[in-house]
Amino acid sequence: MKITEMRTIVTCPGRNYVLIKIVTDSGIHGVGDGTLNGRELAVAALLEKHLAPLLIGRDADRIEDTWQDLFRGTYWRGGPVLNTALAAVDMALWDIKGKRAQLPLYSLLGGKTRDSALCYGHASGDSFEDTAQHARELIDRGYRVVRCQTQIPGTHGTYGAGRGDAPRGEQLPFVETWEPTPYLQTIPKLFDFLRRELGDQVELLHDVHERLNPIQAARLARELEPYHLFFLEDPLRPEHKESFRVIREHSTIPLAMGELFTNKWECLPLITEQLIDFIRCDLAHVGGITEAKKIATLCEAFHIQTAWHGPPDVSPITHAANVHLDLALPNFGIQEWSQLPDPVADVILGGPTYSDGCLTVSDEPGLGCEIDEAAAGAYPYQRAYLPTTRRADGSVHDW
Ligand code: EZ4
Ligand code: CO
Repeated sequence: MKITEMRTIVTCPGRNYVLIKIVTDSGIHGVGDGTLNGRELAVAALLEKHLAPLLIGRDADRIEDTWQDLFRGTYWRGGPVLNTALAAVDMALWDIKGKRAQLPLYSLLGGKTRDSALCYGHASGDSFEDTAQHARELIDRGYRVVRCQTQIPGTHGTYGAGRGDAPRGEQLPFVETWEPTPYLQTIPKLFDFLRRELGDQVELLHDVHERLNPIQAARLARELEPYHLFFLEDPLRPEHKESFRVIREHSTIPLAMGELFTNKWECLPLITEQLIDFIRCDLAHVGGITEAKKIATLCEAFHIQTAWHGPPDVSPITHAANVHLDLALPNFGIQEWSQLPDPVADVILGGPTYSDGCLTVSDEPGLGCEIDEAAAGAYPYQRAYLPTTRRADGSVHDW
């Protein structure tokens, strides 16, 4: 079964998505997601100008060989742009293999180890009461695990605090301000408030979004211990891998990390030294299903569970790939889940289904998703940046 065409579809049904369709000479085609938030067109150009010509005429069955060739064979390797494009190709080839076998992806990955995948939703607010109210709404809708973020007093814009989406700069990035001291003072008080308001049956977690240095993260981890978080997400910058030892020395809080990693080697010291408890890679940025499965297997050997990144800025195709893996992997932990803008369903059919705190996918062959290219054409790309962050003194900080 030879690849005859790869089409790249850039569309904005409420969010920018870079999608592909790989077509074969048998008539079977597969779909993939190559969305990299804020740098979408770099991936689109890579797919269209550089990768499409390499794929024509290849045997669609050879996923691993194609992965190795696109990762290593092109000499320049790794990084979010290259590996997001690779992920799109990888997903589409798995989709084709599933359609050819007439089996859902979870079946090709070894079959279900569970009936549904536990997920967490995002509660946000401008005040503790707002965050608690949002969490209550999610709990009423069945969520058993809730990520809680709140506005930090004295700052302008805080990651995850606004309801809905982060503010998106249409022309240039929206600049937030942030300081570690009020943040470190606020978050333990938030969880003290939430435990009193919500009780201890619901699982709570918090995303630091890579903003602390090691000793600050250790302090936060220790001060959050009484509230028994499901995990503390992304406490340090991705460059700070060995520094996770500092947090471990001071706390028993479960740690999760990974959405900025782009391949298995970047995850290694955290896995082999057991410095984290959950790996949170993004399937669309680590090179797809092939690489995520390998990362999960490495983690299994070290008692680490998966918590794949599930933000609104990847399409339902990646969300579907996440859940197929979740259902198959023995060391699945939890799945991050985000409500996508309504028009997305006009463009991408299929994707996970939420019910009672958990996600499932259909038994359709492959990923179970389709792209309506005519509908995609009705939602043209719109330039949008992620926010950036500066300290009170004007210096750059991690967003
Ligand atoms: O900020 O994917 O856990 N989820 C996150 C995300 C990231 C976005 C960046 O594009 O941290 O919301
Ligand atoms: Co995060």
